[in-house]
Amino acid sequence: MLQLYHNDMSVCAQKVRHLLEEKGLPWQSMHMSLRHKDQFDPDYLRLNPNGVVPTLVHDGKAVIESTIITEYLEDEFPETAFRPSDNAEKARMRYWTKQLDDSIHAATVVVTVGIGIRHQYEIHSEEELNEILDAVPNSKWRVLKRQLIENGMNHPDLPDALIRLKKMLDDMEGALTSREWLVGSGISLADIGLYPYVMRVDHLNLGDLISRRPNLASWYERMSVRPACKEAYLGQWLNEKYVNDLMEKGGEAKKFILSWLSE
Ligand SMILES: N[C@@H](CCC(=O)N[C@@H](CS)C(=O)NCC(=O)O)C(=O)O
Repeated sequence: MLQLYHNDMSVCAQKVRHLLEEKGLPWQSMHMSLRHKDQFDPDYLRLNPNGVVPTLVHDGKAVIESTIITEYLEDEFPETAFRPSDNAEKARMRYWTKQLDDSIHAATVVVTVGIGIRHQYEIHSEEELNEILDAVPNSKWRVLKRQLIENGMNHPDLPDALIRLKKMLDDMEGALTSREWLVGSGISLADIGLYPYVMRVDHLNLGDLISRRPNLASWYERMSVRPACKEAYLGQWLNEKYVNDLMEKGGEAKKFILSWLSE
């Protein structure tokens, strides 16, 4: 049995849901409310000591880290493959997913919290906010989250984070010049991994950054119409309030961001 501890709008969880759907694997949803601190529950921390989603539990064995989970699913269920058979192409695929882990995910968190969701914390008193932040096990993330909530767009990491996301979009536009998918001849873990990060740019009301890159825009559309993609991202997994908040706050910052990025 496959159980996925996840959250509706978590980028790392979205890509695992998408792969499960593409592979046609039945899975049980263990939905976590990150706002209600489900990720810090002692039982959950025994599965994932980092206190983050996603976690896959396969026949009682926990697998953590979204990129590792997707590779695990490929190893365990190779029937419908999402890794190219050619080793050089597979290495290129892993270079894409490595970039997610090395920098793209961190940049996305900075931009999402700094521009979009910091405002959701305004409802909390100083004491409640301290309680929420004190529960974060990773001390670096605890400090960064507080600074992003307090400083928003003025946080010193924000410019570099935006530049990193722009580079991601430029790299994808280049890679998609003469091919439909990021590597090989079909959809792979590279496409499935990058998609939620491009969608986050869109949800932050920065869709101009996508539409101005025609190869990327066609790829985004190609991905979005896949039945497995709809299953993983829409319906019960689309948190409209979350997206509306991102759209609203992103919209307020959009003009400044686009001109700052020389777009
Ligand atoms: N490198 C981890 C990152 C996981 C991660 O950061 N997950 C976020 C959601 S996208 C989370 O659970 N955050 C918990 C929190 O904000 O307290 C992975 O790829 O699984």
